[in-house]
Amino acid sequence: MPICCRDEARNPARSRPSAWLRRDRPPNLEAILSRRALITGITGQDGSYLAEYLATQGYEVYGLVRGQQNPRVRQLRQLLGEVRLIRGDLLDQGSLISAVERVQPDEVYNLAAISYVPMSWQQAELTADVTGLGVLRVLEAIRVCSGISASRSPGRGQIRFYQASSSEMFGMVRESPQTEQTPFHPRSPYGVAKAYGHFLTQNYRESYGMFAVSGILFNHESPRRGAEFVTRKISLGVAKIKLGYERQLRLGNLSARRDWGFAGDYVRAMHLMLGQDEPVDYVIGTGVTHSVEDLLDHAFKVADLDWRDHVVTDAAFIRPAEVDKLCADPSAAREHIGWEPKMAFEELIAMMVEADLELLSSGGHAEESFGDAW
Ligand code: NAP
Ligand code: G4F
Repeated sequence: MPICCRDEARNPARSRPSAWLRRDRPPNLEAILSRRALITGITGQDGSYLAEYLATQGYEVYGLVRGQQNPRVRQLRQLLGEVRLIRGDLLDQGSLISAVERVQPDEVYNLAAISYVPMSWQQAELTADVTGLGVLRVLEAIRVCSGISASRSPGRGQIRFYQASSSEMFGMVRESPQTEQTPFHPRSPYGVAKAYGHFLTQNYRESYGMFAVSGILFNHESPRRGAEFVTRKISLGVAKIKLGYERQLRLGNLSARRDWGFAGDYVRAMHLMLGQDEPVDYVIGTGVTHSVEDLLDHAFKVADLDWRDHVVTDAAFIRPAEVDKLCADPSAAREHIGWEPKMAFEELIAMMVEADLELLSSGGHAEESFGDAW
């Protein structure tokens, strides 16, 4: 029997969708009312935004959660009244087959991964297993449950699959900005595992005719971002310094450049990609790149501080191999699926710093920030 923790309890505190998606009402609710989505990685940053977004689009949303006592489940329930949770793990093929069988989804979004790049050097094999082979297990669960084989293609109404690919696959970039045609040169075990998942998704599309796509997403952030990633580390650091809890912020490479956007904008792209007539992969980013130093400038200015008075570089945060600069060319996504980011870098960073100032001044901790107003 599959293990299932279906939770249909509604949270009375959440009668309205979060502020970031109030303008995203569905164009034709009736047409998609009965659609079901299964999200792996629902307790992560993107999973929470995607679940909220799909719920406003009329979907029945199911999320895969792992572990016996996953502390993020409580936070998720506070945030999302209507989500249904199924136990499962990307390391466990049987649990994924059970989840797909039980939910009978129209769409599967595979967002689960070990996503913190430095951890992928410390636990390279685990990263390969979860972030790489995990994609194989989810695709196999869909294939087996749909009765697809080399001689039996999917029928109409097949399950559509989204894979969370990453700009980290471009690594040591061959050209700038990066497009769907730019070759990969990953620089971390995480990037290598993502490249495996990316090519496997393409292979299942070509081998079995499955509707399987990858979004090559550039860095996207929010007040729900994990505290280990540089944007959130900085927004929390600014808040702690401003409130007098700390005086210093220790960071690694300040000259690295990233194309940073808002996570709420990027989950719309995932949904649009599964709504296409044909399965096609897209690069998703803003097309604007900033250095970590630019990020520090903006973040500290929001709190009327100068980062040069507080930031210390620490070799402990320098990576064995760095991705120096990433910048997306999102023109294909704009042209073919009509996706554009709505929030600019400056607004994003100000929002994150202000959210952390509010969180810490009201006695909260970074780990509790998942149920924020955004
Ligand atoms: P995140 O916040 O780190 O969330 C990762 C999720 O994966 C969590 O829900 C975690 O669940 C789950 N997970 C980890 N190991 C698992 C396992 N063995 N079985 C099942 N679930 C497992 O990541 P994110 O920022 O939302 O990113 C979502 C996806 O997009 C990831 O695949 C990431 O690699 C990719 N991506 C992210 C970005 C970005 O800038 N955010 C850019 C490109 C691609 P627990 O709560 O149980 O730990
Ligand atoms: O915030 P980061 O840790 O993100 P990174 O490595 O770009 O990865 C994120 O984006 C990828 C998409 O490109 C995702 F696939 C991945 O899952 C993740 O979401 O680091 C950004 C940059 C790096 O160049 C890093 O060296 O910031 C630099 N940095 C400088 N000091 C630091 C620090 N990063 C972290 N995490 N901590 C520091 O102290």
